[in-house]
Amino acid sequence: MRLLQLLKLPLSAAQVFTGGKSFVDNPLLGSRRLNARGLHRWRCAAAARMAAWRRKRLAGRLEAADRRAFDSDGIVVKPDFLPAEDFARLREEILGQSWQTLEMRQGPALTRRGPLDPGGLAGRAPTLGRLVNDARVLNLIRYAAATDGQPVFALQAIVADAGKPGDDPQTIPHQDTFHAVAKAWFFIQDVGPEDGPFFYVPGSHRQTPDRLNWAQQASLAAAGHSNRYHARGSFRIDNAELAGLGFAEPTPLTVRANTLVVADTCGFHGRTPSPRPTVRVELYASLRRNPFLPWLGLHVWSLPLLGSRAGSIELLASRVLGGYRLRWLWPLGGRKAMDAPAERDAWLMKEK
Ligand SMILES: O=C(O)CCC(=O)C(=O)O
Repeated sequence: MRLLQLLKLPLSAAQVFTGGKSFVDNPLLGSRRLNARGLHRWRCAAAARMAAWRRKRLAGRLEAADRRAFDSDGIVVKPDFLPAEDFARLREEILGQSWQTLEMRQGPALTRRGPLDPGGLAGRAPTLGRLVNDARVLNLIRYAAATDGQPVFALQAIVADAGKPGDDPQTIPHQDTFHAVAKAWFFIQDVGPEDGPFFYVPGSHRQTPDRLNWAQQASLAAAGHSNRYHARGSFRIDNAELAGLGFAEPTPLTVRANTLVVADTCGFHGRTPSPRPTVRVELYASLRRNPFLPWLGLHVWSLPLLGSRAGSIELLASRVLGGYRLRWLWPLGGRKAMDAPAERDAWLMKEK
């Protein structure tokens, strides 16, 4: 163990009881010996037990059919979510104006994200403002994340261009982390099989004994894994391993515009590669918290002064901390969702 790691040992130990997930950055989480004795397995199982307990207290807020779908599959798909007139207004509000955005390139895929202030949308995008405050949306996301916290919302465009070099790491089936976390997409265009659809492996959010065995096995060598996302705790899995766990191959989720998808992305999921240049535009949300907390509330983003300005705070933080460190670019001025990428990509690709 290197000196710096030794000095950081108390912090590394405390991280065991948080959502900390990097096997390569934390010598305890990444320890082959501790993981052989079941450290990672214990974290997965304990986090799942806590999530189940917290979800019980959130379950009453969901329609019974949504709860059943989520409990069985780890994902809820709700087509025709908004009335048609509201959806048409929403589309215009999103596509018809510019938004402050951050951009990040992963091989052929550029993610453009415009973080939103839920409290500041009434004037410029009232339908969008209602959607990000819609109790049906919030409660589904909270149930998936197993917390009563406040999700952060953003407009998102995935601009995929198969002609660009490199690999899109999101196209390999993976889990985001070892515990319940929610991601949500409200698609504002149809997403066909060649439009880079999201995919999910139904039922893979559950920590069954087989899944726990797999996780324990994977944890042994994770710190030295050649895929850096895997080494940092977002385990990749291949189709043979999925089959070994009793799962079918992931199927792309082709959807009509006006469909809401909420998933626990501790389940295996990813993005289907686009064979041609595509732009997929959506309202995106995410929510994750320390998985070992017994309580539901007291989330920092639930403080009205902070949560209502979450987008501005995220943009400011990116600017202050530096797009380079976070691998987010800060394009000049606002961007429309469908705009071509701000081509400062070459620089980013070099830095990766
Ligand atoms: O963009 C998508 O469809 C999925 C992205 C993904 O895999 C992720 O956010 O972890």
